[in-house]
Amino acid sequence: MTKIQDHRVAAGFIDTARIYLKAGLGGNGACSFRREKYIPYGGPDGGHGGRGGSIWFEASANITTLAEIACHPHITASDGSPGKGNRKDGAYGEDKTLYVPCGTLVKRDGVMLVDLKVHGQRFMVAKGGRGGRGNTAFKTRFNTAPKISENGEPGEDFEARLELSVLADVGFVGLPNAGKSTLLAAISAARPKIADYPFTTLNPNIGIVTHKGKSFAAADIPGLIEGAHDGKGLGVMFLKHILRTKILIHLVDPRGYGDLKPEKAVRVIEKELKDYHPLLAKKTIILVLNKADLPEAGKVLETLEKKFKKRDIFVISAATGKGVTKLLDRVIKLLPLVKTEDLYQASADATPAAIKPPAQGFRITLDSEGVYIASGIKIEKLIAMTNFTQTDSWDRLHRVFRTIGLDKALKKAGAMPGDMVRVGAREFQWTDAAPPQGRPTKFAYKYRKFDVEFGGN
Ligand SMILES: Nc1nc2c(ncn2[C@@H]2O[C@H](COP(=O)(O)OP(=O)(O)OP(=O)(O)O)[C@@H](O)[C@H]2O)c(=O)[nH]1
Ligand SMILES: [Mg+2]
Repeated sequence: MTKIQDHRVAAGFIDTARIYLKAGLGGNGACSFRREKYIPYGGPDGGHGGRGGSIWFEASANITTLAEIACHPHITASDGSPGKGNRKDGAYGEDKTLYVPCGTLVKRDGVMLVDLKVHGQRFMVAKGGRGGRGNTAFKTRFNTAPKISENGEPGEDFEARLELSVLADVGFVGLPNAGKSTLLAAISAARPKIADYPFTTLNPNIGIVTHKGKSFAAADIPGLIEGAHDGKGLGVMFLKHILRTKILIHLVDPRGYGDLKPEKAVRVIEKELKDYHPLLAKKTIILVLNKADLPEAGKVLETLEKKFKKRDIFVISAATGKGVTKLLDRVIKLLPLVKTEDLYQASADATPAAIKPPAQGFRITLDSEGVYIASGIKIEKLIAMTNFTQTDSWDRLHRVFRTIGLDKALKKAGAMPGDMVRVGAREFQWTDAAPPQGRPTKFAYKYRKFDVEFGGN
């Protein structure tokens, strides 16, 4: 246990994660007949399997990083139990809920599934399989003693990518050492590390600020330097976290940064913001001269006012608290006026979506060994749910293949009797003989909607 905890601490702030989800398999349906004294022809009484557990994500304001999920990327939900005789249905698999920070995006094959923004928002990412039907479900007027039951449906099983973009109303930007963390500590309960050397802050810190009955979330990100948008320093890794803020507070140190004079420093930061995202520079930016307690502050303010005539500049001292109330007054006045523009776009590293089997219908291709492959989500599910230990299930499958047009499609694709056909994990020897007598089940009729599609050769 300690080992795992150490690991988590070491992981620190993590804002992307690749995870593997596997929802529960549905339980198998039962094939059973009622046998009781004095009850002849008791009929089928096999219960249905329970559905498999699904995997849910829930946004929580109490979590700030994806570290925990990134350390445990294999997520499974439990399987459903099989049905039993005497019409007993199997138990449902338990659902699993994972808590993620607000602002987490879930992507599958590069496509966004959901953006979890609000505390408590839930989303089912991987659906558990439905339970297979027991033989009670296959009883018809024509077959009152069916020896057919279905296997459970496999649960959804895929790889997903999580991306976190911190959701704060106000973001603090500036060169290293400007006093961003000091300001956050002064106005919220957050306790970021503060020190007089650059790059003290290594990860974003978020604090909730309450001022005159209003509250908002503020994020302090690591200091930016010239070339940040290009990957210099630490800033670029975190600039995306301020894309969703409404207001930026740009803190300026009257002593500048290294050889950089304060007035030049302002332009450097604003250029970095613009180069990272043109719209970022168009956000409402409040220019704030910090460290007003330093003797040089007065002179620097004069210069800044001369250079940036059109902007009103706030003067504060995060250390003594001077001017902070006035700044917060302005922030809470501006916040409701700012139109939210969510600049966060799914980052461009989406892996190209694999060629997926058609959801409806099926596609027939011929592989190099002369095996015909019929692929399609529904048809593969049908195979996974067929109980191949039952002769009647084989016959039913044969009838379904005929009803949905698979036989016809194979013939059209050039298949000869005796050729191999692969569907999902099964291979069959194809025959164009008529399926054994029996009326197609209701289920088979449903499959008539299949459209046949030919691909490759
Ligand atoms: N005199 C004075 N010093 C301040 C004030 N605000 C911050 N400082 C000092 O400036 C130094 C840097 O402060 P931080 O809050 O760590 O600066 P930061 O912008 O978060 O720096 P990075 O995280 O490195 O980007 C610390 O030594 C603070 O004590 C202020 O108002 N007056
Ligand atoms: Mg800091």
